[in-house]
Amino acid sequence: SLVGAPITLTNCDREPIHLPGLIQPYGFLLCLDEQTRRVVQASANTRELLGLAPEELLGHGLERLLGPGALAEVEALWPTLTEAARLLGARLDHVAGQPFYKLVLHRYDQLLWVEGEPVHHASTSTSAFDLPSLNLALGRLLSADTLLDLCQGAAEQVRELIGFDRVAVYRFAPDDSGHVLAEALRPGLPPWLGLHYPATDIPKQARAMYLKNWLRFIADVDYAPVPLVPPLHPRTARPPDMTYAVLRSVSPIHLEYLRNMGSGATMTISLIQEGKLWGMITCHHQSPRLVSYELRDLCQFLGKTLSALLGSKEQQDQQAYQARIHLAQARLLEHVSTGENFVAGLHRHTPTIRDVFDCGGAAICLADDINCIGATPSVAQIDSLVAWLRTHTDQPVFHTDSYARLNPAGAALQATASGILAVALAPEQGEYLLWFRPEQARTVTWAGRDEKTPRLVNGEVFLSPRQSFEAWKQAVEHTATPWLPLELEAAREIRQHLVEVRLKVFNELQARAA
Ligand code: BLA
Repeated sequence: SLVGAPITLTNCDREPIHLPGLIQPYGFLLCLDEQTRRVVQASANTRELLGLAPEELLGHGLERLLGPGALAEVEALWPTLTEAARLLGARLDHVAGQPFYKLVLHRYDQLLWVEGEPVHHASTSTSAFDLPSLNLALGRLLSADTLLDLCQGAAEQVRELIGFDRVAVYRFAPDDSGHVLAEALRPGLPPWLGLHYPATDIPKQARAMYLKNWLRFIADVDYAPVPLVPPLHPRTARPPDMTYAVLRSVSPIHLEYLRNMGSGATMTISLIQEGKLWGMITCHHQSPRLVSYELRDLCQFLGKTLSALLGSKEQQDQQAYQARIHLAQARLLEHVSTGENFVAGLHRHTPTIRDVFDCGGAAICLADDINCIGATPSVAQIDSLVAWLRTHTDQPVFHTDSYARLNPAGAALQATASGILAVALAPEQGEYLLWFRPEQARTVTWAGRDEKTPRLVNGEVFLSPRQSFEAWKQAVEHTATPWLPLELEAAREIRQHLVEVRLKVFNELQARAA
C-alpha cells in the first residue's frame, strides 16, 4: 500500500488523494455505515463545531444532532441516496451556540456521508440561490460567438458570482499539458493569460477524480487538516474513499504549489467533454475565503453548462477557419489563373499564400527564385531546407511540427520555421510552396508571478509554477503548433489546382510555339 509512503515530486501521480483520512476544518464529517445507519467515523473537530466529541457520536444515529423533523427528512433520503450530493438545511437542535448547518449528504464506499457546513444566519433554506444572476450568466454564455468568447464569458460570470481575485479557464492539450485560454481578474494583478503548464502539474489520479467530482474547494490553503476518529473505515480497514466528499483534505504537495503561487483560497470546476477532462475553471483568491455551498453549486452548474456548449463552439470555430481558408484559397487561385504571372498571383495580391493558414510566414520556391512573405528563414536557409525536402520526403504534401527532430540543422530555425508545411509542385526542380510556424515556446512568455524562492525538500527542488513553466518549455522545445487535418486537406487542394494551372500554361506555351 502507498498510504504512508513518502510522496515526492517524482511519484506524485501515485499519491492516493482519495484516501487522505483528513478533512478541511471549515466543516465536520460523519460517516455512517450504510446498513446500520450508525456513525462509524467522525471528524475530530465535532467537539469544537458541535459541542459533542467524536466518541459521543460514534455508534449512534443522527438523533444526537437533529430534531425529529430533520431526522425524518434525512431518514427518508437514505434509500435513494447515491454518490450525487443532496443538500439539506438543518437546525441542529442539540447543538448549543451556532446550530444552523447545511448538511451535504451522499452515499459511497458502503458509507452514508454527512458533511456539515456552518451557515452564518438563521435561515436553513437551501434554495436561496439567485435566479436573476443565473439567468444573466446563461445569457452571456449563449451569446458567445467563438470558443474564446464563450470561455471568457464563463470566467467573467464565475468571478462575478464568487468575487475571487482571479478566474481562469485552463485548457488541456492532447499531451495533458495545458494553458490559460481565458481569464477574468482583479485589476492590478499580473495576467496569466497564455501561460502554459506541463502535464505533471495535475497528476493522473487527480484528473481521474475530477471526472467524477466536478468541483473542489479549498477555503484556506494554510488550514490544519482534521483527522477522522477512528482513522480507518471499519469494513475496509483503510481510510474511507473521499472521492465525492466536499471537505476532502487535498494533497500537501498541491497546497505547497498553491502557497508558492500566492493563493489563499481556490475553487476548481471540471470541464468535461465526451467523457474526457477538457479543462478546468480555476479560481484563485489571495486570502482565505469561504464560498457557500449554494454558490459553489451554482458555479458547478455553470461549469456543466460550459461543458455542454464547448463542443459546438469548437466545431463552429473550425468551420469558420475552414471557411476562411476556402475563401483565401479561392481568391488566391483566381489571381493565379487570371494573372499572367503565376508567382505574382501567389504573393503580390491580398490574400497571399501566407494568409491562407495561421502561420508566421511562407515562401514560394521556384528553380531560380525564392519569394518570402512574413517571418521566414533566410533565402540560404530555405535553399538548404528545399534540398533536404528533395532528398528526405516524397509526399506531395509534407508537414512536421518539429523539423529539428527530423533534421538537427533545423535547430537554428526555431524563431521562424520550427514547423513546416510543404507543397511539392515540381520537387525535381526544387519547386515548393512552404508555410512556416515558429517554436511554440517562443510565442509564450513567462508573465512573472509573486512567488517565493524554490525550496529544497528532501534534497529535491520543491515545485513552483515558474519551474512548471520551465518544464513545459523544455517538453515542447523545438516544436510548433501542429498542422490540422483541415489545413493539410486545403494544402492538397491548392497543390492540385496549381499543378493544373501550370500544366495549362505550359500547354498553351507549347501550342503557341508549335
Ligand atoms: C492538483 N493542480 C491541481 C489542480 C490544479 C492544478 C488546478 C486541481 C486542484 C484544485 O482544485 O486546486 C494546477 N492550477 C493548476 C494550474 C493552474 C492552476 C496548472 O490554477 C494554472 C493556471 N502538482 C505539481 C507537481 C505535482 C503536483 C509537480 O505541479 C506532483 C509532484 C501535484 N496537483 C498535484 C496533486 C493534485 C494537484 C497531487 C491533486 C490535489 C487534490 O485534489 O488533492
